[in-house]
Parts: sequence; structure tokens; C-alpha cells
Amino acid sequence: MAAKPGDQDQTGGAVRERVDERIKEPTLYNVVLLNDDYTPMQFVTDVLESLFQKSPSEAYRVMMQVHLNGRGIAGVYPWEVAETKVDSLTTLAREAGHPLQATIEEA
Ligand code: TYC
Repeated sequence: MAAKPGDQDQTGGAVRERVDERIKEPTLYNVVLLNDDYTPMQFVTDVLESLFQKSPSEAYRVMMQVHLNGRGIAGVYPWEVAETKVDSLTTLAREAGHPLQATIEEA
């Protein structure tokens, strides 16, 4: 038997839908810069400024953190942005002949 307006949903045939207004935050990821013995410090600070929008003093701080501790967070982004940052960093580094590396991990 065909459903008549008002049979089930008590809306008299009008379409009612509940809009879920709760905000789902995107999962964020750290772009982690790794130390090596060959990439010049100036290249790393330049990349932190140009790709990761760091101020000169913050770029220097992050670069020294990586130099002294082996790793440091360059930035925190949604997945696809983090991937693009790592791709761009790797391309810039290889074009300049440096072995600089970065990885992504969940923040
Ligand atoms: N350790 C490098 C040097 O002494 C500098 C460096 C810092 C390299 C940070 C990579 O992610 C890095 N020239």
C-alpha cells in the first residue's frame, strides 16, 4: 500500500530533516622536521619562513631545536595541507642539493 502524507512522520507530508549543527574539528597533523649533518642552518630557517610562515626569530628557534634535539615541529595542519608542505619542502631541498627531511604525525 502506498504511503499517504502523514502516515508515518506526522509532518503532513512535509520533508523534515534534522541538521546536525555540531562542529567536527578536522584531525590535525604535525609536520616534523628532522635533523641531518649537511643541510645549512640558513636553508632551514629560510624554509621555515617561506613555507611555514614563521617569523625570523621563530624560524631560528625551531631550526636550533631540530639541530640540537634531532626533531622539531615546523607546523600543524589538516592532512592534505601537511602532505603538500612536506612535498614542497622536499622539492626545495632536493633542488638545492640538501638532504633535509620531514615527516607527518598525528598532533
Ligand atoms: N644540523 C644542520 C647543520 O649543522 C642544521 C640543520 C638544522 C639541518 C635543522 C636540518 O632540520 C634541520 N648544518
